[in-house]
Parts: sequence; C-alpha cells; structure tokens
Amino acid sequence: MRPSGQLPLTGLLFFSLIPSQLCQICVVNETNFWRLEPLINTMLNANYTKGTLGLNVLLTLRLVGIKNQSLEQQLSQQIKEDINSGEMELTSGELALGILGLGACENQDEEFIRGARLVSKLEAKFQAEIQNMEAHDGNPLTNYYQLSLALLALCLFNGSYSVTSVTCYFTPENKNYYFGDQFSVDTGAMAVLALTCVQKNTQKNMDMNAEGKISNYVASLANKIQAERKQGLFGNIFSTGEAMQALFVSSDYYKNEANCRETLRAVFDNISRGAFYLPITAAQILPALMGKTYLDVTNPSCGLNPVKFNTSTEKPGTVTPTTAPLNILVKYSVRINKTSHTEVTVRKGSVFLDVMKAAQEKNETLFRFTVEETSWGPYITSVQGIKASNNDRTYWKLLSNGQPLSQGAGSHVVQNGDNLEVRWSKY
Ligand code: CBY
Repeated sequence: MRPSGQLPLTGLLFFSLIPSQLCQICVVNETNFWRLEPLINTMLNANYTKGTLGLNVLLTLRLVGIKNQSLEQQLSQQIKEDINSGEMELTSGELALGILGLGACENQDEEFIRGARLVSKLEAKFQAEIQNMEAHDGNPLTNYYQLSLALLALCLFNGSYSVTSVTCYFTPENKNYYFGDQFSVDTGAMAVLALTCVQKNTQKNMDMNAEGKISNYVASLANKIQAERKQGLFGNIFSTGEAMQALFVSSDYYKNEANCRETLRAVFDNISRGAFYLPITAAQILPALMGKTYLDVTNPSCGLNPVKFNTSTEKPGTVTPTTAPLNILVKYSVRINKTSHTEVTVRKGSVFLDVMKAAQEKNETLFRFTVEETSWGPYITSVQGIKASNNDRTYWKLLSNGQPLSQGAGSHVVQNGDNLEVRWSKY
C-alpha cells in the first residue's frame, strides 16, 4: 500500500462525510416543527392501496428520518410487490422513485434492488425514453420530470448513462422544460438535481468539456427557476419544495436569510390552509423544509438524526356541515375547435370532477369523458372520445374563469357562478 495514496483518500472521505446542509441555511427550526405536523399526519394516515401511491412517501420518511417502522415496512413491501408482480408496467419516473425510496439511507432493501436488477431495468427505461424522443419529434414516452428522476437515480445508484446523451438532451432550451410558453418549475428543479449529481460524477472522470456544459445548464435552469418567483414561492406552492432543493444545491439564493423567511412564511401559510392534504404533496415539500435534498439519499449521514414530531393517528375527520347543503350553479364548457356549453347545478363544496360528471349525465355525447387514477388524483385522459397523447404533446387543460387550474379535477373546489372549461390543448 502506498502511504502517499492514503492522504487524498482520507481527505475525500472527510469531505464526503460533511453533511450537505452546511451549505444551506433554509431549514425549519425545532420551535416551528409543530407547523409541519399536518404534513406528517397526512402521510402517516393516508390509505395506500397501491405501491405507487407510497413511492414519494417512503423516500421522504427515510430521507427526513421520520421513524415509523410499520408504515415504512408496509410501503416498502407494497412497492416491492408492485415491481415483482409486473402486473402494471412502471414508468421510468416511478421505477426511479422506487429505487430512491428503497435505497435511501442504507437499509436492507438494497438487497432487493440488486436481486431484482432494478438499476439495469431503469437503464433500459431511460434508453426507451431517448429512443421515443428520436422517433417522435423529441417527445419522450413520459416527460422530462420523469427523465430527470431516472437520471438522478441512475447517477446515485451507479447505473450507466451516456454523458453525451445528457449534454445533448438536457440543454435548458429543450422544449420539454416548457408546457406551452410556461417554464415548468417542477421539471427544471428535478433536472437541476439530476445534473448536479452527474456533474459531481463527471468531475471524477475529468471530462472537462461535458463538465463545463453541464455546469452551465445547472446555472441557467436555476436562473429560470428564480425567474418564476412569486411571493416567496417558485412556480406555485406544489413546485416550491423541489425548487428549494434545486436552489440549495445550485445557488446562493437561500444564503440570504430574508429569502428563506419569505419562502417559509408562504409555505406555513399554505400548510395551515390545508393545501397539502394529498400525501404526495406533503411528501414532496417536506425534505426541503428539513434542509434535505434527494442528493442526500446516498449520503453517509442520511437518516442518522431522526426527527421527533408529535403525530396523531386519527384519520382526518370529515367536517359535518352545520347548515343544510346548498346547491350552486356553474357554467361548464368543452372546447375543441368549437365550444359546447352547458350549465349545471352541483352541491356547494363540489370539485371540478363533480361538474364534469353532472354535465356528462345531461349530455353523454358532448360531455362524456374518461379518467385515470394517479397519485395526484384523477387525470382526465379523454373527452368526447378524444384522447390525450404524450407523443403528440396533447392534453385536456382545465380552466376556471379563463385561468388554468393549479390543482387537478379531483381537488379544485368550484364556486357559485364559476365559468369552468376543459380545453383541448398542446403543451
Ligand atoms: N410525475 C409526473 O410525471 C408529473 C410531472 C409534472 C411536471 C408534475 C405536474 C410535477 C410533479 N411534481 O409531479 C406534470 N404535472 C406533468 C408532466 C404534466 C403533463 C403530463 C403528461 C406527460 N407528458 O406526462 C401535462 C399534460 C402537461 C400535465 N402535467 C397536465 C396537468 C393538468 C391535468 C389536467 C387533466 N387532464 O386532468 C393540470 C391540472 C393543469 C391544468 N390546469 O390543466 C396539472 N397538470 C397540474 C395542476 C399539475 C400539478 C398538480 C398540483 C395538485 N395539487 O394537484 C403539478 C404538481 C403536476 C402534477 N401537474 Co401536471 C404541477 C404544479 O402545479 N406544480 C412523476 C410520477 C412518477 O409521479
């Protein structure tokens, strides 16, 4: 053994053991933990019928160090069963989240990752995304959020990917970062995390050219995220957690304490208004609030300092209205080239989907539709038999009073007099 070789190695070990939080300062401190309890309770008390619903939750429980052995076991078991059964083909992003969650903070599930050859399966899925882009005008099978998750998991769990493909497909100008003219903060943030990991890896291989390009992409995407800042949030409340993670690893934004205070105030406000009632929304924001990023999943300090929260095991009670339920009247239309209008009466407190159902009952030909269940609730896949397609970048956009919704059809509560619309669109 050459003694001279030991010193750099020891140095490397020392640096890799420094928790990444040292460079970040935007963390909720212990006196404010109570504000996060609704997020924890949402995750702990949800009903996980399928493994995919728990993908983000398992990752967050482990990364943040929330000790709940029975839920952790249940989720990890369900995810493994879903993977083993092969009944439903997981998408690239789902498999990536599975690997991140199962492999987070060194635990026994690593054996399963190896045994089931999950990393090579993910390599194949990443390849398939790229092949689809080559065959379909640059459009992946899923989307760039999932492609980024896949690249992140491959990078963290020693999978192989081509750095040339990364420099080719992840340029910030790529259309897949945008939905219409709108920069997708969620997508950009996930790409920053993935590219930051790749950047660290390519540094080891000394490819200066690729390294330079990738660090430019990271800087440019971080700027685009910051350009979407609105009252402390980035994009909207649901993209803010991932945007925070991206800014932690790529910019000095949160070194300014005032910026941190502004974001946390806005997030606390949304927590208290019940914005995070879906488990996936709670799971996506919590790591950032605890100063963690998805890059910490393979950090030796991952999960070493478990946090103690006061949790309740009560199912969130349904509020019984004190007065008789009222009906409200809303306008609803389906726009393709021409627009079909109707008016429907629904119960006060109804969601967008209830309006669609009521319209369908009135006129099956004009207003029939299909949905697919996702972790975000129902996603509208077709209206009047016209189906959304990833290859064509088409979808059914939901709007209220001319503005696109920031929640799905199962979550957005409608108000009396609203003008609701589903519009055949390109993204
Ligand atoms: N996750 C994914 O694959 C989804 C990635 C994502 C960027 C996601 C947002 C962000 C996230 N954190 O998960 C995303 N949405 C995508 C990619 C898409 C496109 C889906 C098609 C594809 N190519 O894969 C598309 C079509 C552009 C899209 N989202 C549409 C919609 C609308 C759905 C309408 C319908 N037909 O049902 C809608 C309602 C916007 C609208 N006004 O029409 C929409 N999305 C919303 C609101 C959201 C947010 C959900 C927030 C909430 N609380 O419900 C979102 C978080 C998300 C899910 N979409 Co998209 C973005 C946000 O507002 N911050 C990986 C997988 C493994 O889980």
